[in-house]
Amino acid sequence: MSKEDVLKKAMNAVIDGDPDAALAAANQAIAEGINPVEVISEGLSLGMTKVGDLFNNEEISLPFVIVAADAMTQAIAVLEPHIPEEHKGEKVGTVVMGTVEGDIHDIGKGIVATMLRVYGFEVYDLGRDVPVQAFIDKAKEVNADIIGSSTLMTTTLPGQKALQEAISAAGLKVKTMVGGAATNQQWADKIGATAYGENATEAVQKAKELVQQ
Ligand code: B12
Repeated sequence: MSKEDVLKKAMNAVIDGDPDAALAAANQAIAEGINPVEVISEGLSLGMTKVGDLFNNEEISLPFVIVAADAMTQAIAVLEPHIPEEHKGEKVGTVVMGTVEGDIHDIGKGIVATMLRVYGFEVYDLGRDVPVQAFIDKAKEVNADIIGSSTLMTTTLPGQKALQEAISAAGLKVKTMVGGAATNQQWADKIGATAYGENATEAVQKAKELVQQ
């Protein structure tokens, strides 16, 4: 099977909400030496974008989104250990990551955390629905260079602003990076975040820039 076919298989498995097909595509990609990052970004993620569009247009209901997310999560778990390490040597920087309080979307945040690790960052992933204080406490504890926060909902966007304010109030010398489908560069500028990343590749690039500043 060609690479394009395997990527398409991964994409369709998410759209169909079929974990078995998603796992089969992931295993096939590994067996055929296809870069797992491509399977995530050009297969599974495209499927999830399509699922989001279908949900948005009310063509599918939430349970379908749940099974699609499950298929994607299972396939990512198989692929992640096979992502080639891009960085050898000293740690590039320390990042504390999480999805803000009230928001349970964590697939994209997880991909960003994985990619940062692949590129040599030490990442403390606090998970999802993370209160502001937990970001602050962890950043202090591990002397983080960057706090990365994710949010996919307009209703939970204020959590990133609250985090930014709490960092200033605590006098913490840490850079901040925001991302997730509800965010953009204007939002990052508005709340005073140091950087915005549209996807995992950009997140790595921005994080590298931030630790060099
Ligand atoms: C999958 C999904 C779910 C799954 C989540 C499973 C999980 N474990 O994450 C489930 C089914 C649980 C779910 C639940 C809900 N969802 Co939902 N969900 C989605 C969906 C379809 C896809 C999200 C996704 O995983 N995308 C794939 C990943 C790879 O992309 P990503 O998250 O954007 O991440 C990339 C970038 O954004 C970036 N990035 C992400 N984080 C970070 C962080 C940093 C620091 C950086 C630099 C970059 C970065 O890099 C990532 C990789 O490239 C979106 C639609 C969409 N278009 O986003 C809706 C969506 C986000 N959900 C939505 C809603 C409303 C809900 C619910 C409230 C539904 C309900 N009625 O209950 C609940 C939320 C409950 C809660 N309290 O959080 C809305 C939000 C609307 C809004 N604008 O506020 C959306 C937009 C759907 C819609 N069009 O209505 N959802």
